[in-house]
Amino acid sequence: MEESKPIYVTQPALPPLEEFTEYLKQIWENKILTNNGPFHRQFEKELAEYLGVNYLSVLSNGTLALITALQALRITGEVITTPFSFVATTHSLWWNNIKPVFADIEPDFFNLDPDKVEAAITPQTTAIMPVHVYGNPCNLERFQQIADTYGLKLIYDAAHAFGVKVDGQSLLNFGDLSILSFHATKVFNTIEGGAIICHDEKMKQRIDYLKNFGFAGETTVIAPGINAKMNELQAAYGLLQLKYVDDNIAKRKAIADSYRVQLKNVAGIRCLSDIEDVHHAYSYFPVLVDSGIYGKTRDELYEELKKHNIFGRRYFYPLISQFPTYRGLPSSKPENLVVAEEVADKVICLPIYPTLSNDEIIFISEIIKNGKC
Ligand code: T4K
Repeated sequence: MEESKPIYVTQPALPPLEEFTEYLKQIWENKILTNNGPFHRQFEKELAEYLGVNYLSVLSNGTLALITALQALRITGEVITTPFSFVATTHSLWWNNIKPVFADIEPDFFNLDPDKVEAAITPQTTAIMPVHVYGNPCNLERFQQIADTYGLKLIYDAAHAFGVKVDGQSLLNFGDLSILSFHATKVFNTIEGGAIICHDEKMKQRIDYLKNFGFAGETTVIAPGINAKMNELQAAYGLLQLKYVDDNIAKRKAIADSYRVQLKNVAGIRCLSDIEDVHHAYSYFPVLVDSGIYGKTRDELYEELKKHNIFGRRYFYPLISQFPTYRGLPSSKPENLVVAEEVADKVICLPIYPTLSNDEIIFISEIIKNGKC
């Protein structure tokens, strides 16, 4: 394949413009732009049905969904979380004046290691906040068991896990709350957007108050809420996206399968495999570079790809625990996070999005094969 335009780690899937303009006409007509309008209500309903969850609130982005989820459960003190995630996971604790405590990850799918979480519990711990990294489910049973034993809340950052199912059931139905992100770079996007999934009507009501400044009626404010509402244009866009998401996920699966075939025998390159009984949505395609075997470091491969106009991303390097805001915390010490440090040094996410062609996959794979020393 000829090198031409850049290939980024992702490219958003957009719905057909002519279909969107039909929705825009309705918005222009009724002049309801935000504040729980008709498209917002319809989107929440249809999205909950699609995902197979009972109670869901859409918000303006995933970060505000995390911040609001912590508010909704009145979490204080210390929360045990992963350093191997996007910074927003830990930032949401900081914005709530909660002390993040980092625990190490497990080496297979890079999610929080339940044993390490259990060992990090103190009298100040009030919750656990794991991330389903790259959409691969955490150890759901063990986390629930730890939460029950120690009386802790369990909030899953499921920003990467749109549409993921375990044994036919939505991954979002586990824990006390789960949050989603609908950012442009995600499997399902509303440009910016997010959601909180909960399990009863009262909690949904509380979340809905919190995302609207705490208003529970025209003159009643029940909490210091925030403005995290999704507007009507994005809700309409989201409704339209629902029509195409299954097709997009199927295309992502085909891309993941193709990469796995291409990279199967490249010594020193490890792809993650699918998990039995899990319906994956292929939000990312991470590979691990073992420089001792491959002959080049991850960073050398990253630069090599860039030379060919291919922009993979080192999600998640550096670890959150290495950023200035967090590196002084006792739990940030590298000796506490041995597996996370290693994975952060080896991982690179390859381009994956519905319109990535098979020629492009082969082109990227050839560079990886040829880059081998
Ligand atoms: N929790 C977790 C575990 C998360 O991963 C995230 C977000 C959150 C919470 C917070 O959710 P939000 O508040 O964002 O809803 C991106 C995203 O901004 C972020 O949403 C995402 N995780 C994170 C993993 O990645 P960047 O800075 O790496 O994205 P950016 O702008 O470099 O985009 C990557 C590539 O995608 C670009 O090189 C080109 C392409 N692109 C991007 C955009 C935005 C496009 O082609 N079109 C676009 O509109 O953070």
